[in-house]
Amino acid sequence: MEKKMRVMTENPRNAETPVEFLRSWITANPVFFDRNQGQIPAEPIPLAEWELTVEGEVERVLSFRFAEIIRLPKAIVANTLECSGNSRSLLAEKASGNPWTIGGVGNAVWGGIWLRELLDKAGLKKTAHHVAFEGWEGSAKVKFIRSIPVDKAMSSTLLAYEMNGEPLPLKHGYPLRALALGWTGANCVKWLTKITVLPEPYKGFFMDNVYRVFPDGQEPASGEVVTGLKLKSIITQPLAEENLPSGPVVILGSAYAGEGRVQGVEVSVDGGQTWHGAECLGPDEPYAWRQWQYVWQAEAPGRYTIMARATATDGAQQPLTAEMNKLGYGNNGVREHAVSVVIG
Ligand SMILES: Nc1nc2c(c(=O)[nH]1)N[C@H]1C(S)=C(S)[C@@H](COP(=O)(O)O)O[C@H]1N2
Ligand SMILES: [Mo]
Repeated sequence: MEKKMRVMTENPRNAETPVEFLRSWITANPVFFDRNQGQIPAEPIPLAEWELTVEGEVERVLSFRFAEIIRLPKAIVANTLECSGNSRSLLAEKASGNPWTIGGVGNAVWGGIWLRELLDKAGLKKTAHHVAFEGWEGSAKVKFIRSIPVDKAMSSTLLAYEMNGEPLPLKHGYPLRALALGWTGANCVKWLTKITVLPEPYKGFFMDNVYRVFPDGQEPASGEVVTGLKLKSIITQPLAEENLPSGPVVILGSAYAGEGRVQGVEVSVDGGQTWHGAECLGPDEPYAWRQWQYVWQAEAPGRYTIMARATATDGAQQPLTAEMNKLGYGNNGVREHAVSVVIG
């Protein structure tokens, strides 16, 4: 399976999930996308040596052994994880960064504990406004440290030690990672070892220079920090440029809305002139994508442009074209898939 990943860089490891593996509700662990700023640990840390500290603006500085973590009430939550830069290579204008197509996203069922369990034990001071995560770093000069607002930390942030029923795989953060549910991957620090409660957002390269949405020519810090996934649908079948025999064509895809909920998906087979409601399939869970299908009766041979767009329960509609920003984050524009219908 490993070989099938679309590897963009080997060191650090950045690889996307091939489209075929995005067709099921669960994305299997071995083909789940990999996104790393630095090294992945060569060996899993022995659990007896692992420790998580909670410090900063808390009443009590605490540290937890892994055995203590797994004795806390277990939460099992579905969550779609997407890299902020996913679909960057599909933007009309070039943006620097990994050339993701649509495979910098995946959905998994995560097992772990709510972060609030630990923060409640430590006791938040009045000055507690942000929660910073720090993980194993290897030889990195600039640590991948990210902080999230205390509201997000207390309401809907998981510390995950299981992924799809298995211990969290090494490359996905073993033994414990943060998961700010519905938020982009950058907010989900892997190989977690330290949680620091802060009076303000953490200041550092991965907070202030990148993972911010700003136009070309402006300072990164002038832009908003990436948070929730944007409303988006992707077509996972047929593949772009496929030749399809005339007759029924099952168009499959996924749609996701981060902290929002997908209301429905519409499909066009004529380049956006007319739209048809797709049928949602499978589980409908908060923070997780929805699978959908639309059966197209493809008759006349020729070239067709198929498109999908999602709507959310709050009435929002996926844009045809995403707003451009310097680092190409959050591309949720509708993608045009050209396919050919041939005599079947
Ligand atoms: N420690 C650490 N955590 C990290 C990163 C990293 O480079 N180091 N990358 C982040 C980014 S940008 C993303 S998109 C997700 C990717 O998670 P995955 O590799 O498990 O798919 O991890 C996040 N957590
Ligand atoms: Mo990311």
